[in-house]
Amino acid sequence: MTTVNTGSQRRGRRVVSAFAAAAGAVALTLAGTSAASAAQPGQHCVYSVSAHEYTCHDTLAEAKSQAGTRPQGRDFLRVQGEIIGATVFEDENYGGSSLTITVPEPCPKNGKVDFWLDLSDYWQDRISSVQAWSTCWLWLYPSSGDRAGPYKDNHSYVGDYINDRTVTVGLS
Ligand SMILES: [Ca+2]
Repeated sequence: MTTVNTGSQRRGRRVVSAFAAAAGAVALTLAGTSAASAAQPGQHCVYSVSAHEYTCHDTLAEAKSQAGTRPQGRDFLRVQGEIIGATVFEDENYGGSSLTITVPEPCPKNGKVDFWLDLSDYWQDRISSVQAWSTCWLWLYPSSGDRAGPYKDNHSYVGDYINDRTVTVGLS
């Protein structure tokens, strides 16, 4: 496999609205959303890798506070008893729809990818920024079988190589 340097490639950066530039912890209230189905445009969903279930909300703040836990600090944020491993975003600078991935335990640092998520049709070829939480590092896989990463922190842009190409997310 090829490991791609995800450093600070900013070429081709699109203009991002001031609204979308609001940090991930800020509630983004988007009009016209519905909780009726998973991963509709403008939705903020939580996916549990152990339960294989999506739960969706109108705002990222709601998604992260399902269990009454407000996003503060970086470590071991919990949603419905699980730990937040990562949040991925549709747009650069943590904008657009978000998908928060929860894991049953902090990612073991054992040199392996411990948790996998094959993205839904909606999320395929859409991820542009990511946040790694807890002890987890993110790996982004395009359909070609290469990968980009690890993303160990907040990355406001995933880089030209993998932008809008991810079909599978791994947490290690
Ligand atoms: Ca995108």
